[in-house]
Amino acid sequence: MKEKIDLLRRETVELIDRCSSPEDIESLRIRYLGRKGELSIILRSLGALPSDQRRVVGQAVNSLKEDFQRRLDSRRSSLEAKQEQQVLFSQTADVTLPGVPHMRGRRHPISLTMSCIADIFTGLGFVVAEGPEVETDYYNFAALNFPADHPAKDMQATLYITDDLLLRTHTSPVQIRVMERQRPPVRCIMPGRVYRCDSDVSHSPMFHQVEGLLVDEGVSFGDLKGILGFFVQRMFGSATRLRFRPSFFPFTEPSAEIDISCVICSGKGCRVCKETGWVEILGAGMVHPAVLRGVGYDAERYTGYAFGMGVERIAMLRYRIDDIRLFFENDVRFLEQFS
Ligand code: 2U9
Repeated sequence: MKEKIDLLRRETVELIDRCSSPEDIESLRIRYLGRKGELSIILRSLGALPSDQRRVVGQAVNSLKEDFQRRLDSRRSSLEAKQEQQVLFSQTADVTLPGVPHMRGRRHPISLTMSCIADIFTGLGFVVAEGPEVETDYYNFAALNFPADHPAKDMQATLYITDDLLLRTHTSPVQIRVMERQRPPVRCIMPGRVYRCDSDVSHSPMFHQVEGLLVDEGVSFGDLKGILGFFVQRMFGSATRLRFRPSFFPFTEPSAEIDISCVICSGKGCRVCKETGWVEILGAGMVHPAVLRGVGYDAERYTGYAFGMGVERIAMLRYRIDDIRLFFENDVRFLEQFS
């Protein structure tokens, strides 16, 4: 038995030396120490030996086993280190190669247009105000002088969450909230998302508005005409002409819709202006005294004007886009064109 153990020792020392990869080491381990390995078999057969031999042989086999295991481990770490070195040497970086380009995103055309509108008004002293997109019937309709049976309140026109909660159909509730917490003079614009039951080439169920409100002593319709003229010429160029048409909104009196000379054909007549030479871009009017009284303002002392516009419509004219849905498809080939 002693000779056999010595033989095994010499044999394993040589075999470990011959290993050239961690995988070779592993097969060697299995060959000797696996369940059917040579050393395991000897260890299992110890029980059959006479007791005086059992102790001596047992010690010798165990010491061989420990020695073998130690050698395996040390050879494995040196082979692993060698392998890692080889990988590192074969993977040197060529610092002269061009880098991987990082694609840069850009702002959405609606966001660009909204900023452009906001810049014009903040330059005139207007302050940006924001409010919740989920509103109550009171802020979205009642406080704005909508009668209880107004068609805009229909389920077909407004997206309801509960009987009393809805997705705001305009940013006008923000004006009510501003006036409730602030005395005149008030001079603010309200940009934001609004929601309506509407969807075709020129309507989206979610779209963006910018509304404006100015309340002070002695504010007149002439002031409104002045500021909207300034805005339109800044936005579309100084040659742009304006046309006010009488209209009706529950929250303004008098009310008007404002057209500009067509930015595509300069008023000659084309598909965009339906051959009229004019395109509608704004609604406006003098704040209804009932709305002012509702927020506790003295409607004898204060007057105000308000206006509203759809940002998608302005962006469509500005960038000559004929389908509103392009703004919401997020096709990068479309979005890449704006900066
Ligand atoms: C208060 C008082 C008055 C905001 C106004 C309009 C006219 C208007 C439309 C333009 C296109 C909405 O996006 S659109 O469909 N807006 O015509 N909006 S006056 O008037 C207000 C708002 C708040 C307290």
